[in-house]
Amino acid sequence: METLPNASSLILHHYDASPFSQKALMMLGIKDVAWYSALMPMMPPKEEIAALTGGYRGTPVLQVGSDIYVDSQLIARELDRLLPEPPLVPVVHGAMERMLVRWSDAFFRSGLGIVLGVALPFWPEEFRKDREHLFPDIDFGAAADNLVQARTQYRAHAALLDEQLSDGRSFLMGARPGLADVQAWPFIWMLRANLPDQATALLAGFRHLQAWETRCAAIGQGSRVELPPVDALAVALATAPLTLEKIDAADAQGLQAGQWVTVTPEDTRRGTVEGTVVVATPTCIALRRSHAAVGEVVVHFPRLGYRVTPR
Ligand SMILES: N[C@@H](CCC(=O)N[C@@H](CS)C(=O)NCC(=O)O)C(=O)O
Repeated sequence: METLPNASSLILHHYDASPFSQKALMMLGIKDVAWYSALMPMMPPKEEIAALTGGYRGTPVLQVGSDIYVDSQLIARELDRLLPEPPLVPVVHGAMERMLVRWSDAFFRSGLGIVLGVALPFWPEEFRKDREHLFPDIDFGAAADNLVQARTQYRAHAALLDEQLSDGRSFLMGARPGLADVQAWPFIWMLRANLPDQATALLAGFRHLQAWETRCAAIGQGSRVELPPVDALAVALATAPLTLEKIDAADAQGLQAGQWVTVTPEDTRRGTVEGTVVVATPTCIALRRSHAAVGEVVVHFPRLGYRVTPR
């Protein structure tokens, strides 16, 4: 791969410890593609990603020139659009693997419950405060009491995976890995990496799952080249967004092109972005905005799980 990224290079803004980043890494591995890795800190200040997105601080975020794709849901769509083979979601699978996103979030929450129940007392104070802000719906004071329930939920989710694999298939939807595996494996990885004793105990007896886990880990990340985040911002500054206007005539909010809105995730406080509507479809909302460090960019969000508020 060339050492300097250009307008069509894939640049992933992320940090490796995040299971949602692992979703994006696994997608890039399935595609077996070359990409640039721009690392962000795990907590604010997160200046570069904030400049690029206009205030969304989360991981993963995919940048292609001046088009910025927030959330693993949209990253999956964009990667299949740019690089159709092999597909993350084969056409014959319809949208079922995308629908798994809510199941995937529930699996994450069970894993997070275990991590909080076991490891919270060892977290640095500053990190705990940041995560308490991030997850307003979680009672951190009750994390230890919730541990048994979180472990039970986690094993119930894992049992579904083992059952799905029990006919001897290699991956969740058949012979090839795809988005269904991406929705699931990062949360197995999360427990194995952070609390291996918990993982061993809770995945005990799930031999189909364990064999699948090894296959998923072997997929890798494609070819990764590290890129200083400021260089990623320079790519945005040197390019222009390619997204064309597209508005759903039956939009549930009646959104119009050029309208000023804010977009914010509904599940955690990953930040609010303000701009003018370029795309409003049932699955995507994209805003045009600008910043001195990146010039004009279009920031794309999924519609599912995000709130759009007219200003
Ligand atoms: N629905 C989002 C969820 C992303 C998410 O919650 N990521 C967490 C890390 S695991 C995050 O960004 N936390 C805030 C931060 O790292 O600053 C996606 O699929 O991309």
